[in-house]
Amino acid sequence: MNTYLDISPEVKKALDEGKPVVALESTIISHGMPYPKNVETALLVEQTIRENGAVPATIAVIGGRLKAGLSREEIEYLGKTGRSVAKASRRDLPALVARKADGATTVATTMIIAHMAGINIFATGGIGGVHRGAEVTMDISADLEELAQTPVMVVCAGAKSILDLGLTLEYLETKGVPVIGYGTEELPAFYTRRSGFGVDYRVDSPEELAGFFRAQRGLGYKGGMLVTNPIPEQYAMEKEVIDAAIEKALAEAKEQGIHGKETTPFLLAKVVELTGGESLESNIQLVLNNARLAARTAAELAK
Ligand code: PSU
Ligand code: MN
Repeated sequence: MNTYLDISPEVKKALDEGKPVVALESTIISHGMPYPKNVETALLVEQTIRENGAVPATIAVIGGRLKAGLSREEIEYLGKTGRSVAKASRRDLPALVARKADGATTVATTMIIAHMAGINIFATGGIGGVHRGAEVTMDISADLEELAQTPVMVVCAGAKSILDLGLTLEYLETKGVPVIGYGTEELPAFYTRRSGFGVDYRVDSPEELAGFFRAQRGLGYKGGMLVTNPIPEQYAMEKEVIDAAIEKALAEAKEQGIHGKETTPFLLAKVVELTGGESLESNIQLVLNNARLAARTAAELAK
């Protein structure tokens, strides 16, 4: 086992016994939602995973230790500290470990730590991708590179249109990452069920998802796969409402010269601010929906 990694006793026991385990990220807690909804949601997501037959492993860096499985207190701490906690992507782990510092893990780093711990599936809300205007800024999330090189299945609700969804799909294709639609042929756009872009494959059951993942492992590929699960109909937002908020958030980010790792958290917070609680409620519901699917798929993978 990696010398910097701590697996919680509950997660360790489940892994040793071959029981299903689902990894969860922590940037969504610190940077993705406001306190106290972030903490409530993180705990509810863990509970949902348990109710669906798997053990949750929320991942973060605490005091320079890579943690797979957090205590309630650690989740509360990350949620309260919010955007003052370091957002940790792949390039940040060496510094956090060397300095014994804390970090909330993005999709990329959660995949790295999940894989180190022996967890092969991970549930989240949205992934990072190719930003709009990336042909000039070169702002492409490290999440995409991680999907290309780390063998973890990531279950998300697609990507927000703060990103260029077309370019994100092109990038994933180049990198050999299969994009799977759960019960859909269309890539979901996080708050809405449709984006106008097609996925590579439609899959309709956890069994089938497990089969795809096993085949990928059997082929000896090094990368992972992306499962996109549309937000339940009753929680989806009006396209016009969310598009207007995103356009406004993008314009403000440009005006204020926001760049680098600040871009995504800035846009996420702005969108919540502009749409009141509505987008936050949608966000919570889609994460719970992804947790259910990931837990059921983890159970298939453990068979
Ligand atoms: N998109 C969301 N919610 C999030 C994130 C993205 O809808 O919470 C977070 C995830 O942790 C993701 C990270 O991995 O932002 C991507 O950041 P960047 O674009 O800087 O790579
Ligand atoms: Mn970026």
